[in-house]
Amino acid sequence: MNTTTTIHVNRDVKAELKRQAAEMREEFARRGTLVINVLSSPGSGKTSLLEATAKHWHNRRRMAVLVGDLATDRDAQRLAPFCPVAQLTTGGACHLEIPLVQRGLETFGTDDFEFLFIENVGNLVCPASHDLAEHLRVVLLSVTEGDDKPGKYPKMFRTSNVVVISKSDLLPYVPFSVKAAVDDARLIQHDLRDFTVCSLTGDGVAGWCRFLEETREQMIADASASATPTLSAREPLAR
Ligand SMILES: Nc1nc2c(ncn2[C@@H]2O[C@H](COP(=O)(O)OP(=O)(O)OP(=O)(O)O)[C@@H](O)[C@H]2O)c(=O)[nH]1
Ligand SMILES: [Mg+2]
Repeated sequence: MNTTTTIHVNRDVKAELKRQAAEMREEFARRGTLVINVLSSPGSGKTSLLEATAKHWHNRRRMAVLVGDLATDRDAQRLAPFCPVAQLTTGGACHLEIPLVQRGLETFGTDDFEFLFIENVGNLVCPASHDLAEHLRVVLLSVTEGDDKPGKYPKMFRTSNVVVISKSDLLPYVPFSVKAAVDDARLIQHDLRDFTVCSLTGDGVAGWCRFLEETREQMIADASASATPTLSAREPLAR
């Protein structure tokens, strides 16, 4: 029996999502909220970096997190003691899309934040293809994953603005060269900023937070100077 059904939608759904993302990005910039999409393979340390970021700011900065996972609200439970957080459960999908982000934002009501982090589902492939209205796309690479990974997952690094090398405390125990990893990533995206951090000790976290603060200030300056604010680091990247 043939169970295939063809549905004619007569519109480009992906283009519509991109348009919504662009509109939201502009609105966030007008309101002074820097949106950061955080991506990596599973277990690279995304939630740990967000915990360390919240601890560093210690209520001096208003941040919130939308956290995406296939299942469970474990990451939201970890982050809840530090900042407003909403868990986005994809129920099997390997990445977040803008409608789920919009639903998550509803849980924050009218609260305004200086920084909105979106922790994407752990995956170095599919999330690279989806614009979540972010101003900055950040890819984590932990030292246990190998310094050869940027070239093997080029789209993730080509569409990112920042690479964070995580778990730096493990460098003495694994064959990983920070320089080799960053050089490999820069062959793909030569403007990539890089940070090396250990979220457990807080090493490198102050520099990462300072960069976010400066990027937000630049975004606000651009937004007031122009009706269509752009971050020079982000816009040229083809998604
Ligand atoms: N040694 C060391 N371990 C770390 C560091 N950061 C995170 N970890 C550990 O790495 C494991 C995974 O960290 P998570 O923060 O849960 O990683 P994640 O990327 O959020 O994972 P998913 O959301 O499942 O994709 C945990 O056991 C952390 O304690 C670090 O800087 N050093
Ligand atoms: Mg996590």
